[in-house]
Amino acid sequence: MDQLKKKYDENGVIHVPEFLSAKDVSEIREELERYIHEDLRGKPADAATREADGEQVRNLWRLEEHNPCLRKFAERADLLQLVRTLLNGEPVLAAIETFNKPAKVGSGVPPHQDNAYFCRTPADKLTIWIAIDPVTNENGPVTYIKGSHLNGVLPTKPSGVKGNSIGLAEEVATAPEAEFCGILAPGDATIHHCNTIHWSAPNTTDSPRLGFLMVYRGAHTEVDQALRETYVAASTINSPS
Ligand SMILES: O=C(O)CCC(=O)C(=O)O
Repeated sequence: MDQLKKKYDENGVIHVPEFLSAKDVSEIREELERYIHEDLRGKPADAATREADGEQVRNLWRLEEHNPCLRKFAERADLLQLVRTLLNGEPVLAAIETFNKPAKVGSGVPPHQDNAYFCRTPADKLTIWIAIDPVTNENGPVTYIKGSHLNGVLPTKPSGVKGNSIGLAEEVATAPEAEFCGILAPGDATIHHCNTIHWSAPNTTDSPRLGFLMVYRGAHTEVDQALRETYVAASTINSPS
């Protein structure tokens, strides 16, 4: 735990192999498939973002509200203990969502910092990104810039990307050794700080790349009003989120 905390504080991203068992991974996959086929049509429009083909799911949003069955994965005592340490305070579950990155049509995610969406101060909020499918170099892994969480929220601009409305205003030049690419086996996870810059490429392969995300904030955090105003302006252009 101490080692993970040290790395998280230094790099703003950590790799946790075998975060979930094969059994948990199959249970999540089956429940997501069931939810998409049976429940999603009865949910509000902002429960999902579709890919450009209008068919395939790009993201599922607000699963913590819409799918109580998946919440149990976010409420485990050992997981909450790790999150408590990383967040410097009591964890509050903020979101459960997916980035499905379907085969062939899965779209890219522009470089961004999550706190441009989350708008919390202090920035004690994080995402656990769990691989449900194998994540390879080819099918759109998430790349993170180590240490980029240390410089606050950088200027943003609307990105024009459905599902990721806010990107960084300027390209960030980094040394290749500062990048960490999340090549993951099913059940492996990365955990990133909400100010860590990250992105992913489109998936043009035949292999889907489903990620299951759980987001937590520290109970001690508050809304940062300036960040919130920028977010509201950008998300009005590209609704939802
Ligand atoms: O899964 C992806 O491609 C992007 C994920 C992301 O933006 C996030 O974890 O905040």
